[in-house]
Amino acid sequence: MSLQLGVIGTGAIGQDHIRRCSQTLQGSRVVAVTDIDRQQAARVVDDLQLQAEVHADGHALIRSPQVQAVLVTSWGPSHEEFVLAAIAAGKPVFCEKPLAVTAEGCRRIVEAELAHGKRLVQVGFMRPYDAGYQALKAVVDSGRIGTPLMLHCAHRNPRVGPNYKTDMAITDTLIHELDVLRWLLDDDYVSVQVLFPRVSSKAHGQLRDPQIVLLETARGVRIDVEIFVNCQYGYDIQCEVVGESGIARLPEPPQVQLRSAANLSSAILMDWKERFIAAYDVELQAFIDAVAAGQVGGPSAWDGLAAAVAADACIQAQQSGAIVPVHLPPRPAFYG
Ligand code: NAI
Ligand code: ISE
Repeated sequence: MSLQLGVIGTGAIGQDHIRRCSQTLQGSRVVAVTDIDRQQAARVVDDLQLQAEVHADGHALIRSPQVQAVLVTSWGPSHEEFVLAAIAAGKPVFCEKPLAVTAEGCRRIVEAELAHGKRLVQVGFMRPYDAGYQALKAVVDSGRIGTPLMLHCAHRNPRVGPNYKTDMAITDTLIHELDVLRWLLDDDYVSVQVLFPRVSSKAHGQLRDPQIVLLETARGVRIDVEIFVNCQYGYDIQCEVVGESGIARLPEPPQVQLRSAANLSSAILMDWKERFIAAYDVELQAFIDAVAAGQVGGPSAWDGLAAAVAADACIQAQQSGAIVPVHLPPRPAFYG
């Protein structure tokens, strides 16, 4: 029996997830879609030759008896209402990052899930499913580099569109590091600071790019993350863990090494879709399998909240230049 999915938001990642759920992964089919651009939703149904109903809005889709589980891939500000509606309907929901655009919104989702009494929410933080991050975590956990002391990270995009604002470097981009580094270190953040180097002339209008975010964890690990969203040359994700007796680096995605014309080179990917293609497959397959087994797992609403609390502090730190404390309440036993 295939899990019958409804997808809210048929833009870039919505189309990608629809394609993978209906063509690549096992055990699911997309039976319903919706988008505020209804024509686009209908076009996606045609292009991907889906047997899917185009619903008037996300709430109608969630109510549909055909829909057994929901994927939320619409714009961030709409996530909270759809996730809450899915929980109210008792339907499992995979929500793309961010879970909600504020910590308050994430908190409401956590409370609704706690009141429901069973996990229904998986957040689309795909990096913990990436083979490179998993290998890095295995080394860190093995103790081979000793206790982690510092992390040096970078999140670089070749360029961003005109609607990308300075705070989106946190809510849209850094949010991945805020999640995956907690997972990697099994630790929580206690303070943040944001520094602005000289602005790149390639950044449009009012965008302050690049930025450096400094994070401190409860165990005293210091992390620097460079966010540079107009780096021009490629989509480049770096993570180096400095331990007491060694250093571990996130592996580069596998590429052919070329010796040619007096050069030794290997290509750099240009976009996130390619860089994390396998991780997106694995996270969604995990969601489908978990729903089939009656138990949602993976990055939880609590992880969504933890990232959002740190993101809120980073936004304050962007504005004030000060070191801002991060106050995450104690984790309920429900979230393990
Ligand atoms: P997009 O702009 O290409 O697509 C979003 C779609 O949602 C649009 O078609 C829009 O019309 C639709 N939409 C907006 N509000 C809606 C509503 N209330 N009801 C129904 N449809 C609505 O954006 P993109 O890049 O696909 O991003 C969507 C979400 O996925 C964002 O939250 C983004 O942060 C996340 N994302 C996650 C990535 C990852 O690496 N995990 C990568 C890219 C995006
Ligand atoms: C985008 O929304 C993503 O989630 C990508 O993974 C990230 O690298 C990019 O900066 C975001 O805009």
